[in-house]
Amino acid sequence: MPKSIIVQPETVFARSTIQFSDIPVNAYQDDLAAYPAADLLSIWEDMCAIREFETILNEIKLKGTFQGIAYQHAGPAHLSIGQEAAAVGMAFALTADDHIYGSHRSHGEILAKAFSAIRQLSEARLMEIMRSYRDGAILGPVEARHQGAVRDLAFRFFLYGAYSEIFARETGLNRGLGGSMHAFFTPFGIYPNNAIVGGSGSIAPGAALFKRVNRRPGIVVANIGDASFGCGPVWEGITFASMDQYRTLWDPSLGGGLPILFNCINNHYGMGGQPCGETMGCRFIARIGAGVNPEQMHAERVNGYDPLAVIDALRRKKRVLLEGKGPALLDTITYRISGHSPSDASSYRAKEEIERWREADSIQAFRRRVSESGAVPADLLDSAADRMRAMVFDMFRLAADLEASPRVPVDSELVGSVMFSNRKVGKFDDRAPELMQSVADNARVEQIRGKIRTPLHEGRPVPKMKAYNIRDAIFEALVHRFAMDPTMIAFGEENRDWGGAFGVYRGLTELLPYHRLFNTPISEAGIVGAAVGYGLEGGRVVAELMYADFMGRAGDEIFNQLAKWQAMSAAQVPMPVVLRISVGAKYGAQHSQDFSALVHHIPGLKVVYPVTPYDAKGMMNAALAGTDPVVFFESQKIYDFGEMFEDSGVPEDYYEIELAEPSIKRKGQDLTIITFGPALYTAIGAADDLAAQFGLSAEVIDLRSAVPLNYNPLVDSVRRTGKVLLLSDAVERGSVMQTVAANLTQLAFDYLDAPPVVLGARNWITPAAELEAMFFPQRGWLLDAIHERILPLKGYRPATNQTLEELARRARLGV
Ligand SMILES: Cc1ncc(C[n+]2csc(CCOP(=O)(O)OP(=O)(O)O)c2C)c(N)n1
Ligand SMILES: [Mg+2]
Repeated sequence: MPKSIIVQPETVFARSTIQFSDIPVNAYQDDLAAYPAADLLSIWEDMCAIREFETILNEIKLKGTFQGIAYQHAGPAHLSIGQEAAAVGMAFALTADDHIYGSHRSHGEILAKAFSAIRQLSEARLMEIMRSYRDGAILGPVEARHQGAVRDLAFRFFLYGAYSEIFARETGLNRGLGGSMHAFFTPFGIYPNNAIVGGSGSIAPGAALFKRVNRRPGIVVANIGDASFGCGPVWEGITFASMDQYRTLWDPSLGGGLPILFNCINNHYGMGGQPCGETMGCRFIARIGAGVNPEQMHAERVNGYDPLAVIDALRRKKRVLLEGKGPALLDTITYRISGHSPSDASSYRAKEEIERWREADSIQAFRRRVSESGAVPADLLDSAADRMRAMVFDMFRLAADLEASPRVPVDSELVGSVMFSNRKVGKFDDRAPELMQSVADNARVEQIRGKIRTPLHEGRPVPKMKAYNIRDAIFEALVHRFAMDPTMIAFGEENRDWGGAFGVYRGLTELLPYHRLFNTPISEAGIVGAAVGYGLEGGRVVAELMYADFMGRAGDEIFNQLAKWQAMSAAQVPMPVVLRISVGAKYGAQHSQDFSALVHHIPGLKVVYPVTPYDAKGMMNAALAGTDPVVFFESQKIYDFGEMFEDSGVPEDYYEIELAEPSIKRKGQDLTIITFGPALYTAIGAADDLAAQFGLSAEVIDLRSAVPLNYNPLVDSVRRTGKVLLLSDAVERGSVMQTVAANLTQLAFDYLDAPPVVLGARNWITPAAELEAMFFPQRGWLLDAIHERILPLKGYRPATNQTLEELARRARLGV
């Protein structure tokens, strides 16, 4: 059922001009009188508390002591002294249902958001949050020293949790595993800050997507710096967030455009570079909105030195977003009086400039304005500030105290215990999954029903057209979970009408509404970033990268985001994301490389590569039942292969294959061949040759999963055979198989007749289809290598050079 957005030549060739509207700059008109004194006081208190919080950090970084408390803080402290009004104004306009994502410089934003949530939530809810969060680990030390009002306790709780987090204490918001640049606390709507500049720009759209798809209240704010607007992933996030389809193709009851505000915290500097006047050309970040969509992202520039101007802008943007007219962009002008970090000597800016901004300091300006207007007397403001400062100092003192606020011991396995959550979650929500037809009525499901799921049919090999293949297997697993988990969605390039880049999704267009399966822009960083944001919010998602070669385009999102948030949150958030990555062939150097080694190297990702229908279904089922990020490789060479190993065929019913388990595909006793990826079929061919020509029986084991990996079946086999060859289509240098070989050497050293031999593709670019036989390991290479390096084969004459001398020669040349 193709969508009906028809492109008409006469329309697109008609003469016209493209119109832009004016972009407001500092449009706010003073409305101080509209605020009750209590609100003005709370804005003041919050700004003062943030200033004090960071002043203390600055002092201990520079001097190692603050008011008699000595403390050496080894880690980073990117301070936002000067930016408090922007943070407090932003948070004042939000509720706990609104989620913020931040940057390396977000202490002020997380404190402001917490204070705002604490002022809004009921006392009962606050107590519930504080008591239940990590079983009261943060509350305990605070409560022991403070008996007072709940809200007061909650302020202390958060200040203490934040300081403890920055100081890497067990009592930190994230058990000290996040730290200054990655602290967060989801019960108050505070989602990850991000040490990768612009990191939140591609993730936050996924959070907004989660709100739309799952009809959740609130908006999402990505607080990112002015220099981050030079980052590709930020532009990709904006592109992802501004797709027309939310309003043209999706069910209107979902609410329209993504409820996301890109809030540029514009302090005029990167570290030393200046986006305006030096490193970018837009002059006004707000201008960027004009290029994005006809609404120009409702962009405007706002005075971030005035908290009331920020509140006014935030409220208006929030209204627009809740009306489904997102995304929005704010260019919030502020200034970082502090250095980029405490060691920064500010060599890149004039002292006079810093002085001018210090004179204009938002906190002092607010004090003058509020007291002179008579709204709140100066002495009341001053005593409130004193009270806040004392509270902040108290919590600093408590967090700095190693006895009250211990670190985990260095011999602790804490980090290892949170790298993966290893949970099983059937569904992340109880509502009925939205489907457009019953699964049984789906044409593809019907077609698969007629396919043959066994290796043989009536004693004969099954013809390709009739065989239940790997595409069908993945499809079946996906459909199962789509029909069970209402939060589950899938997206990527050409995912919908095209049927997925390689036809795996054919038939899903009829089954799933747009918001559960959709096409994205060609924005790999945007795709993976959005999947990360969706997963962080607690939704299940399958994202597709068309070719492994495109992983570089989503490098940060895969390596630093998808992989790391579970551990950096100390297991507070899940990451139920399956990243399907297809490995190409026949398309040359930039479309045919198996990059499994890259993700295998990154802690925090599960990495699997099933190559049979039985394995593909069972492993996709397991990936879709879990809560960890799984990079699920698929090979384009073999999508239409039927089952060749499971005699009883691929079950129609649901089953899971544990992701750590290798699979013995053929039993043997003379030699072990271990494969990863479609090289399994090459190995089977070689095993046939060994049997036919030399009477040798090779045991062939498919690794299936690189991470996690149970070595026991491999070691058992090698102990029996004493000989092992490892094979994959990835280039040999640094491949998954090199790691497996190194570990097997140690695990089975005493049983080995010869060192393990690793065969992979040559350390070259992948050449043209016609030349691939010189690049990917061929079945003859296995016999050549076995003959040269493991077991001389009687009368055998190798056709290729697989000797150790050749290995050393190639290494010397770097090829
Ligand atoms: C991808 C990436 N590149 C470079 C850095 C190093 N770095 C940290 S902060 C920063 C400047 C960021 O400027 P901006 O986005 O305006 O935020 P601000 O520091 O002004 O708050 C740089 C270059 C990084 N952390 N991540
Ligand atoms: Mg900046």
